[in-house]
Order: sequence, then C-alpha cells, then structure tokens
Amino acid sequence: MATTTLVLIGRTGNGKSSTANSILGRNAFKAKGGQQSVTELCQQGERKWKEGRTINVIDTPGLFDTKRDRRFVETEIVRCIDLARDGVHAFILVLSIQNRFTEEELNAFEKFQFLFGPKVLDYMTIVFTRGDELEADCLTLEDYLESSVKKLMGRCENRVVVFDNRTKSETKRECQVTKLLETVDKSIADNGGRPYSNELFEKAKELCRTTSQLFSIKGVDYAKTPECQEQVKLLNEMFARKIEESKIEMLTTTKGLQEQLKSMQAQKDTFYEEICSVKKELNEARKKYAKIKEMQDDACCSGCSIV
Ligand SMILES: Nc1nc2c(ncn2[C@@H]2O[C@H](COP(=O)(O)OP(=O)(O)OP(=O)(O)O)[C@@H](O)[C@H]2O)c(=O)[nH]1
Ligand SMILES: [Mg+2]
Repeated sequence: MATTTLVLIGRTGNGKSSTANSILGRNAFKAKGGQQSVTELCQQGERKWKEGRTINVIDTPGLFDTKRDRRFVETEIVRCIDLARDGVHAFILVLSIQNRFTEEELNAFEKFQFLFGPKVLDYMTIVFTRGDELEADCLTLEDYLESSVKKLMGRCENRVVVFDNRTKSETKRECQVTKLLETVDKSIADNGGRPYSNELFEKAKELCRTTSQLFSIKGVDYAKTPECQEQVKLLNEMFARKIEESKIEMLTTTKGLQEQLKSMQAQKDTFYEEICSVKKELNEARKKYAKIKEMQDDACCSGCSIV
C-alpha cells in the first residue's frame, strides 16, 4: 500500500497536534493547553508504517473556530489540500472528553460538511482525546457521551477511537494507532479506495499545481501574476458562493420547518375543534340518555302503580 493521508480537524485545544504526535510516534508538532490557538498553520509529518505503508498526517489549526477570519480559513484549506498531494483518505475529527460538545462546535462541523459536501462523512473518523481521564475516573466512553455526540457518531457510521496522548507506554500508543488505522482502512475500503474529492477540492488542487509549476520557473513571482490572481479570485468566489449556498440551504430548511410547524399547528387546531364537537355531542347524548332513563323509570313507576 502506498501513502495514506489523514487530516486532523477540530476545535482549538481538543488535542489535534497531540493526536498527530501519537500517530507519528514522535513529538513532531507543538501541543499546549490554554485558550490560545497553538497551531497557526497547517503542518505535515510522515511516518513509515508496516508493510511499506506511509502515513501522511496533516495537522490543522482550529479552522472552524468562530473567531477565525474567512480569508485565513480559505488560505489554510488550500494549504491543507496542497499538502495532501495524493488526496485525503480520512478526515479525523478530534473531540475532547474534557470539553463539552457545544452548539458552536456542532455548527462548525455543519459548516465543514457543507463546504466539503455530505460525502465527506464517509471519510470521517472521530478520535476522542483524554482517554487517560476516562480511565482515571473508571468511566467508559458510553458513560461520557451526550446525545448530540451520539448523533454525530451515528452520522460517521460510529467510527470512533479513544486516544490517550499522554501515555508513556509505547505498546499502548502503538495499539491506539493500529486501532485508528484499522477503522480508517474500513472506511477506505467502503469508499472503494478512492481518496476524498469534490469540486472545491479539485479547483484548489489545480491552483496549487499551477502555483508550484510556475514557482519552479526561475524569476517568476507567481503570486503577482494575473493568472494566479485570477485563480485566487475564482477560488474566493467559489468559497463565498458555497457559504452563501449554505445560508440559503439553512434558510430553506428553517422555512420548511416553520411551514411544517404551521401546518401541524393548524392540524392541532382542527383536532381540538373536532374533539370539542365530539365532547359536546357526547354530553348531549348523555343528557338524552339520562332523560330517556328518567322517562323509562317514570313509566315503570306509573305502570307499577297501575298494577
Ligand atoms: N491528559 C491528556 N491531555 C491531552 C490529551 N491530548 C491532548 N491533551 C492536552 O490538551 C492540550 C491541547 O492539545 P493540543 O494538541 O495542543 O490541541 P490542538 O487541538 O492542537 O490545539 P490548537 O493547535 O490550538 O488548535 C495540551 O495541553 C495537551 O497536552 C490526552 O489524551 N490526555
Ligand atoms: Mg495544534
């Protein structure tokens, strides 16, 4: 098998760089606690695995953190695509057991999925970091999971692996990597061995290809050429269009849901009216029945007195 490229994504501080280091088997990337982003640019590392296989790991900054500038995100996505020369075989969504899975994180994930298309889920595996804390509290992953995370896992066909990035045990670390690669390999097989791609990916790749070709021609500062600027403009427009489409899609979904709610409300009102009228009829029937009963009793009594 040739090269397998894994791209680690997720919120700042969830442990992307630490997980990348565990996969690579060495401290290739800086990892640190705190609210501040540590990784500022996409970075890449390689490792020779068993049977001549190469694992290419791409660590990303917290691309979908809300504070991020759109230009920064676009540039970093293009850089990431450039680093993934042979395509992306798996996206690893890094979540932390310590941090709650927030609405913001879910929105960021939806945005990512929209930008890369629904197919991207077929290429997604979730890694939960801080497995050591689960062990310390004698908990299982199941004990920790909230329903929103469970739903997300379901969307990724429950491809989930727990990592303890602080372990000192070489055996444990290798075991985690093996499990991750087994999970990823299953998704690769399900995807027919084809790396992930979509229209945006192809355009970005094309830009990277032309850039590197022209950089290799001495004396050409490609970034300043009209061709490059035109391509960057096209790509920016594409990103903007995608983001605009995502807004429209969300609006359409919201509108659809609102209409559904309205029609359910109308149905509820009709049901309520029907129930009221049935209740009224029932009351009247009861009254009638009571009257008939009364008349029958009277008739019976007068019959008795006649007799
Ligand atoms: N106990 C424990 N700590 C972990 C684990 N994984 C990551 N951490 C810690 O979490 C903190 C953040 O980890 P990073 O790897 O820098 O997180 P990141 O997602 O790369 O963050 P940015 O680069 O800022 O986006 C560091 O202090 C790590 O040591 C783990 O499995 N167990
Ligand atoms: Mg990092």
